Amino acid sequence: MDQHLAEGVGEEDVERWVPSACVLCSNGCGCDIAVKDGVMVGVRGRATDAVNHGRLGPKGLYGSWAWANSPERLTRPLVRENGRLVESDWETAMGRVVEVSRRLLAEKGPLSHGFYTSGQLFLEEYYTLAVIGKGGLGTPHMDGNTRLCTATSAAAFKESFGTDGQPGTYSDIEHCDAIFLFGHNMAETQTVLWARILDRTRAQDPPKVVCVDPRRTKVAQEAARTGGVHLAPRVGTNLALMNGLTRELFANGWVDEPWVEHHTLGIEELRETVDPYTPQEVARICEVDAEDLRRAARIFGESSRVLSTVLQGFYQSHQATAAAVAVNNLHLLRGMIGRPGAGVLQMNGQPTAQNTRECGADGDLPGFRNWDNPHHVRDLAKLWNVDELTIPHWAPPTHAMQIFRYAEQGSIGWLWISATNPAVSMPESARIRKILQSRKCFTIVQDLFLTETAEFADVVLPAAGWGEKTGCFTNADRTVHLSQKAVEPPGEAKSDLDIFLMYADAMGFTDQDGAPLVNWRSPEEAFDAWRECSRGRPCDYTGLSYEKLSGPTGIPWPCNEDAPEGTERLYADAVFNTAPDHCETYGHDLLTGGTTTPTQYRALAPGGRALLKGAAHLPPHEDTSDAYPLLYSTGRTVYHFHTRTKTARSARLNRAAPDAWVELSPSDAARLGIEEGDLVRVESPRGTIEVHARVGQVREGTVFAPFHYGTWDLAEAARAGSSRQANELTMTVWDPVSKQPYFKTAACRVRRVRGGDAPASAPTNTAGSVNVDASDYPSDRPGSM
Ligand SMILES: Nc1nc2c(c(=O)[nH]1)N[C@H]1C(S)=C(S)[C@@H](COP(=O)(O)OP(=O)(O)OC[C@H]3O[C@@H](n4cnc5c(=O)[nH]c(N)nc54)[C@H](O)[C@@H]3O)O[C@H]1N2
Ligand SMILES: Nc1nc2c(c(=O)[nH]1)N[C@H]1C(S)=C(S)[C@@H](COP(=O)(O)OP(=O)(O)OC[C@H]3O[C@@H](n4cnc5c(=O)[nH]c(N)nc54)[C@H](O)[C@@H]3O)O[C@H]1N2
Ligand code: SF4
Ligand SMILES: [Mo]
Repeated sequence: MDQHLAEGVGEEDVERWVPSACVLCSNGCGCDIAVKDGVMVGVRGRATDAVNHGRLGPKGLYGSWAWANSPERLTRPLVRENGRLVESDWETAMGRVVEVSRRLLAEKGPLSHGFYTSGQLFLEEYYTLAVIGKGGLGTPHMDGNTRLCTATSAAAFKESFGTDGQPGTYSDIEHCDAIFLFGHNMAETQTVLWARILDRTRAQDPPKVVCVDPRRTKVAQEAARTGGVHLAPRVGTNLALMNGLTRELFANGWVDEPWVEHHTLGIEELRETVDPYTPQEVARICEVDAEDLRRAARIFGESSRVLSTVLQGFYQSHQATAAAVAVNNLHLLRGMIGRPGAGVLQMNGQPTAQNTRECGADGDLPGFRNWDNPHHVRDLAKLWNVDELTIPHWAPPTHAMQIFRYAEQGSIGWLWISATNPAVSMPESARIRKILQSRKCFTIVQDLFLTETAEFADVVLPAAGWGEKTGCFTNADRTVHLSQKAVEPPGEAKSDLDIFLMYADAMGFTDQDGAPLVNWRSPEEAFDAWRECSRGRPCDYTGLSYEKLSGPTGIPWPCNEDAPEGTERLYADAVFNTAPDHCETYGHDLLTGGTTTPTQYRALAPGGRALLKGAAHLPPHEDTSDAYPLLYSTGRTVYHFHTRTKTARSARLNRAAPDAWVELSPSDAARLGIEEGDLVRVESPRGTIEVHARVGQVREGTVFAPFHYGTWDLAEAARAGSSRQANELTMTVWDPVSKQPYFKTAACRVRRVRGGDAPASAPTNTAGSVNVDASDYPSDRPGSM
């Protein structure tokens, strides 16, 4: 059992251990929070939890709680006066929010309102927000940062299986013969799940690991160690590679024809689509070895139980949904779904992203309901006792990138941002700053800290965070945990639930009988309301309650009368959620994003069969050129979470990776006359960063930058006029189906500014480190914890 307590606190000093789960990634590790004198002082893994069996990773141990005691916490609401944010009180701050809201509603109607939320709040908060936005105001302009994160996971599930919902489970790790990781650096981004994989790969009869990643990550190294394959495709060519793997299944007779015949539709079209992608053709497009592609396909084709995981190297790269769906296709073609060891994990990233999606705080309707199906809309209208016409369903919900476009143009004049920091995390930072800065749109920012985004707000609302409020959330394998309040929030900070309720009360939203629309107060009452909303849907929570979730382990949905202890695997009976009355979408053309009409979909008569869908590879939006000869990709390091509002406030994590860097391949570095630690300028058509170079083992032609480093620690911002924020360079483009923006493909150029006096302060024990001579690194240098 992993445990960490604050400096000087012994186990005997801990007054209470409060049950929770970690909110620093989608793994959702069960844990207990240590409390002393009303303050969080540490955390330990929960040994009885099925997700993590007592383990926690570095972020969980050091980063999950330490931020809470920071003197920089927001403790009072702030409002903008004469251009400056000043401390205020709740009455004034909420008064302004409500005043502008009422005025715009009267003048322009609900389309003037937008919400941009998170994958880090609790289920109860999302559901309350969804009811306010969709049943109270009636605006389609609601989304979460989940659009940047796991929109493609949801889209791929919907296209293949009819609705969102992870088919597999983590215990598939214990049963599989091979593990494929597609664009997923699990060793750094879900360390506890990775440890579970190492339990297998370092024991008897290890599964082979196949890694698809342009960097030689720890995952790639494990692939080599287990006799698997590391495929390092040129950035932006995932779909060509997937089409090649699919073609190999056909060409070598590895398709389970009877299973496919019974349980899927679309095999002939798929066969035709992938036919041109011979190993030689894939080798040409992706710049991988044709023999490696064949070997990887053989591992998939000859194993009887493969577990696949997919994450941002696919979701945030070119042709995201088509590439993610291609992974589903491989499993369907082999009949490898719904049984032990044969699972697809279209991973989530954020801890509560699943709840944003299922509760409808993003564009979707709550309970995976289909906005295009009048019966589903009627269902909700009945549950909420509102007019059907209030619930936006005349067009697809507005995705986050479009919400910001409307704010830019001025049609959205009131934007409420909760638990996300778009000034750092959205693509093309200069544009996002301009939108947030403009006084055309009244912005409300609700956070724990005065983030780069909050600095631009008209009103800042201080929120209670994890450990300071109660609520549930659901991890990437559908396991639901209850996280209990351990301590009081600082100053006047309030839970996000209480803040949303305060707005609903002030606005006086009512149902058709004049009763309050949001008729709950406590988190538990909100949970019970959500439970009813989920009844009969794939994410059925009706068998769950706070009491039931207070046991030794989290419980995976659906949990209902038929499955009182929850459900480990979906689709065990090979009946998928594709029936027209049940499905969440009628689907799209994966190449163009064109929609299938309800009539066309009904004519397909999928009746519970899964859908095989493919698309041809297209060149990326921005390819290399003479002016910008390198490809630019971005992502994470193990020691930080996103824009670091939490992890930079843990001394250990900050020491391990205190500043930004950029990774270059040894050959590109040599050509550009760049050595380890040199200060370099990286430019794209949209912006520039200056950071130190790590000569690492990213593939030739690719530059990789961590996206964690914004500007709030001002010593850094003061550095000579340059930014270190990776999103200065990224593009405003998105996938045609999932609308997820591309953070992993753009073109750039790099030049040396001046020599460095030491290696880059990048970690030395992670993906970005492999080319560094350890003797350059005294043990007090960053990278050692
Ligand atoms: N330490 C840490 N852990 C986290 C987080 C964090 O911030 N820090 N955030 C959490 C969240 S919200 C998320 S979404 C997940 C993300 O988890 P991951 O998806 O594992 O993380 P990333 O580093 O964004 O990207 C994964 C890999 O994609 C590769 N890649 C880049 N371009 C391409 C490409 O074109 N093709 C392929 N095949 N691969 C490519 C990169 O080299 C990188 O190693 O992590 C979660 N866990
Ligand atoms: N270039 C590039 N950009 C990326 C990515 C990438 O790989 N490359 N990845 C994308 C992905 S996958 C993601 S998930 C996003 C993440 O991007 P963001 O969501 O912007 O990142 P965070 O730093 O997690 O921001 C969460 C904010 O919520 C606050 N917060 C935490 N808990 C609470 C709470 O309970 N209540 C309230 N009100 N506030 C809270 C935190 O202080 C923080 O300011 O970044 C995306 N951007
Ligand atoms: S793996 Fe994720 S959920 Fe588990 S301790 Fe690490 S950050 Fe927290
Ligand atoms: Mo994410």
